[in-house]
Amino acid sequence: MKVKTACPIDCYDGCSVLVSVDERGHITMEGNPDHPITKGTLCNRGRQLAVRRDSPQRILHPLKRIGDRFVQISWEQAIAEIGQALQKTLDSVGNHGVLHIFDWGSGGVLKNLNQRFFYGLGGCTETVGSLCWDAGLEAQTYDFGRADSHSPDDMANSANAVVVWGRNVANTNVHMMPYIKQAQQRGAKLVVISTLEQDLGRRADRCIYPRPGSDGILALGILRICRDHGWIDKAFIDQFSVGWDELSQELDAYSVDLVASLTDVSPDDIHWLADLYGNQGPVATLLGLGMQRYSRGGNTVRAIDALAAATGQIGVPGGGVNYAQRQVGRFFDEESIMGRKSADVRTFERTTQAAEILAADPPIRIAFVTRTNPAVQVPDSQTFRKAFASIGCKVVIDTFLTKTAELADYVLPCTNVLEEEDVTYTTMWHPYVSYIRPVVPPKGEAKPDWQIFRDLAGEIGRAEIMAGTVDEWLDAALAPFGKAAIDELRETGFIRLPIEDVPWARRVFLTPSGKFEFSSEWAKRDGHSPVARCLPEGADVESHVEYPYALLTTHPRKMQNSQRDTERNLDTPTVEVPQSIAEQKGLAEGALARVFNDRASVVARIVIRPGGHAGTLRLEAGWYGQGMTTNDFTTASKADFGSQSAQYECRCNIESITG
Ligand SMILES: Nc1nc2c(c(=O)[nH]1)N[C@H]1C(S)=C(S)[C@@H](COP(=O)(O)OP(=O)(O)OC[C@H]3O[C@@H](n4cnc5c(=O)[nH]c(N)nc54)[C@H](O)[C@@H]3O)O[C@H]1N2
Ligand SMILES: Nc1nc2c(c(=O)[nH]1)N[C@H]1C(S)=C(S)[C@@H](COP(=O)(O)OP(=O)(O)OC[C@H]3O[C@@H](n4cnc5c(=O)[nH]c(N)nc54)[C@H](O)[C@@H]3O)O[C@H]1N2
Ligand SMILES: [Mo]
Repeated sequence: MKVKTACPIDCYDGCSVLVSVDERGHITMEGNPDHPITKGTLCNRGRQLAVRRDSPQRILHPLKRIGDRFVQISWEQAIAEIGQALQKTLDSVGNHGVLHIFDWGSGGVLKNLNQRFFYGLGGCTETVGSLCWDAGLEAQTYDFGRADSHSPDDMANSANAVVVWGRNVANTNVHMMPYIKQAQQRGAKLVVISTLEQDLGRRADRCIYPRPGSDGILALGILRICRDHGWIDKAFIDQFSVGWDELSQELDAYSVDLVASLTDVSPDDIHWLADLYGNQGPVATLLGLGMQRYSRGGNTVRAIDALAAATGQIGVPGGGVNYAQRQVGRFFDEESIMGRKSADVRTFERTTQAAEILAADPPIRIAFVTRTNPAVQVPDSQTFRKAFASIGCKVVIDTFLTKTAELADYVLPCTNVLEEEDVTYTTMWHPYVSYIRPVVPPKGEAKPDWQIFRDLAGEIGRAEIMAGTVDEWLDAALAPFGKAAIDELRETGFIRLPIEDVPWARRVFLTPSGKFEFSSEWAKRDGHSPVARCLPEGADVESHVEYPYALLTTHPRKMQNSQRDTERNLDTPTVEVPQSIAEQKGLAEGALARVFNDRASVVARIVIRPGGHAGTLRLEAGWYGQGMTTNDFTTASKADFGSQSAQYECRCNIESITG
């Protein structure tokens, strides 16, 4: 029999999954053919969840560090000792001496109960901000009031052109592919604007490879041409926007020659894109997260928003700057199960947490890590590892002995998604919510996160914090849906939220003016240029002599971030090198090279790429080995908006290893 459940991975696709278990207990996962998005296919990362459930490397018992090794201990001992260390910190340093490091390693709504424990204590120090997408979210909030997307069907049925801008659809958002194909079969053009060559490029009418971080300049350059030719939507600008004149003045600085020289995009491509946006709409722009992980990432997204808005792509079927689907959040009341409001919380930014841990006053005495592997994923991971190691008591809850867990004093085994009940959704793309059904019993002594925190609360005499049942919590979290939501979800496995296919169709925006804001009041309030501003300012123009190449550490093709297939030997990573650099440096396909900068050095196997920006190399993010991680190369620098890391802004060099 096949059981319907869902994939909780932090991803665009949020798949509905069918699971079967044979007589020998072997688990198989496949996509649910009845789900409108998943349509019967599941990517390798989803299928790996079954492999990870039964992997011999999975942690099945609580572990305690003794010297330089881990020994198995009982849950009773683990909870008693951790409870003691926690109480001691609360008594001596206070709540801010307790650090909770968390991220979205699982999207289950009940995972918010982890935070509930710390808020229930009265507060803690916790990580906030994003290594992922915050600058873009903030940018779209300035422009539209919220980051909303068109439904995939709308794009498939109505777009005249699809521009995939900095999103690696074929790898990171595979269930978008059929919709793109459908649009193409109707005759829609496909354009891929990506610094690195992408598989999707083979299907595209045109591929454009801008210099890393330069897309805002490109977008404003295109918009200037549209303005100069009168290829703009005057009616939209006059009735439904504010600040066009201010932005228009800014555009005067973006001549085609300057834009071409700063983006490495040819004048012909810039004119071609201007004609596309200006004359061939509706254009659906699918924005990825790649181009906003730079120091001007937020302004970059604002520039692309402005291009789309001024050329009439907003609020029309087949248009939109599709970055996220934040409307989904309206249907969940996470606060009801978290209770953050009344807590006294000190915050450390995810990007800069290492420095903040080292400088903390009051100091951090105990740390808990849930749903994340920061020792690999945080930019400048070497400093993170040092900072984390300096904390007196470190507790990591995970299913594997990750690089972060290796540094811990206690490692506690949590359940895999196939062993627990929850509800999951994505705010990255589509409007479906899915039910996570327990399929197999917890392996070994694994427990759901919330049970671990319930035990800990009981241990320190604060059982009331985690009192409640899964049913009560799900009801509370899903209350905005209506009372019967959870029953319906249990029955059907997934439901579509009542979100319109075309956002902003009424041209009423959630900004202070109620209009689309080319010049944003909120941006001004936050100390930014009111209009998108993307040209480099003096100090940015570096000579880059020692490290002449950009290093992009983008998401791995087959893994979810650092969640590695357990059996593959990955000690030597792959470095993707454009043809021109390979020729210049005498690098041969399949040979070894050293990739290095002033922070790190790795021996990698060369793959030569015919496409992509000519000065940019790629290593996969999530990789670790040779005593380091990909993020040893990156710095904890920040993007301009929100609290977003700028880890794609990174330089390197490469040399052949001979002999
Ligand atoms: N297979 C797989 N899928 C995943 C994940 C995974 O780890 N593996 N992770 C999930 C998560 S957490 C996220 S956030 C999403 C991320 O999804 P994406 O945004 O698609 O992923 P990225 O790897 O960040 O990069 C996307 C593309 O941005 C391009 N890029 C980088 N810099 C620039 C630039 O300056 N300009 C332009 N035009 N392009 C640029 C790169 O060429 C790359 O192809 O994927 C999710 N899906
Ligand atoms: N250089 C570089 N750095 C990056 C990125 C990049 O593209 N380049 N991408 C950034 C992005 S977009 C993101 S989102 C972050 C992701 O960073 P992380 O969230 O740290 O990513 P993962 O490697 O997926 O780690 C998630 C961990 O949570 C565990 N886990 C899964 N489910 C549960 C659960 O239910 N409970 C508990 N307790 N643990 C669970 C998994 O086993 C895994 O070890 O990385 C960022 N870092
Ligand atoms: Mo992410």
